[in-house]
Amino acid sequence: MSTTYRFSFGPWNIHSGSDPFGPEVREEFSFAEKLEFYKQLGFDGVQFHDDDVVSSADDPWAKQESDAKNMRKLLDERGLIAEFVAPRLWEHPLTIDGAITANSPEARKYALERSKRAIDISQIVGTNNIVLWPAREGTYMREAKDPVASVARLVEWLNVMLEYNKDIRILGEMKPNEPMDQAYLPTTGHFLGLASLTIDPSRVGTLIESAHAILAGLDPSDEMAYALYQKKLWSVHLNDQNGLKFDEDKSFGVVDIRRAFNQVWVLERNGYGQNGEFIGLDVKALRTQVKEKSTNHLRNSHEIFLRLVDLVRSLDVDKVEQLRSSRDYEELDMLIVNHLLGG
Ligand code: GLO
Ligand code: MG
Repeated sequence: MSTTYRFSFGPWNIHSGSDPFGPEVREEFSFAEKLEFYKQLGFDGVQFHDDDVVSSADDPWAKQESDAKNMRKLLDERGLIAEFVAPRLWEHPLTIDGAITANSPEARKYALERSKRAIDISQIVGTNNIVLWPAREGTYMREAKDPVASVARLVEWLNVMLEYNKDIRILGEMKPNEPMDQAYLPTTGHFLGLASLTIDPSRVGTLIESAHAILAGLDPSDEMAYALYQKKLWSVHLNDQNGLKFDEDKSFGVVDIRRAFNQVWVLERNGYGQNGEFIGLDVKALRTQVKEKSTNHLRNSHEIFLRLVDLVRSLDVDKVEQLRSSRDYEELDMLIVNHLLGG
């Protein structure tokens, strides 16, 4: 049974090109303008941070509630679906040194309350998926926090959220570094280990981002396979990454087309998407793009994904099996490369 894929991205994937060493290089599209790009580019799902939905996560709840209802209306009018809501716990003055694992009890309390509000927001925009990207849940230097207490605090956060709303599920998006030097939960495996300790492991799964796996020195398709086997791959952030440096969020497949092919292979052959999972693309336009062309990375990633689906579907699987059983991996190399080269 082949899957008809649905695609999603977040408003941060159309951006003004600023980086840690330079200011904005393009005027930002307004949120309303960004929303119009979704269908034009072939996307149905919108990924949200809490404060992408509401104008400020620190506003009184009545204001946040009305912002969220307005957003729901905008989505419904355009036939768009909210894929997830992620509490943006890493930009607030209180969470400079982390939110869930901060040493400050005040910061930790803020993180819990804000995360509960993010859940309330998710219910209004129409999704039960809560993404946790634990951006600052780690350290800049080893002695800054108690590592055991930090792990306990992460489990506690999961439990409080699972208890707060029995319909939601939590998708951990793990990344080994950046902005922190070292994250406490650098990989999917770390997160799923903790998931099993929560009050409801069946509602804790993962979102795997290609670049994050690469930054951990791992192969994204194997990471995805690990989660797929456990029926815990509930979303992906496909993109590409040129080696171990900052998180580049390059268009899917532009650095290593074979690595991208293998991700599509593992997704396609294991029924990813058949339970409504989205193909999320967490890609950024290069700083050098002009504003008028600063959505092409989304168009390109979408197209590259679909072309790779065709290649996965047309691969001679009998031949692959034959070469596996005869252990002729040189010939298997050639089969794959020939296939990718259109030969
Ligand atoms: C950064 C992450 C980030 C998350 C987003 C959703 O490295 O990939 O973009 O995907 O904040 O939680
Ligand atoms: Mg991501």
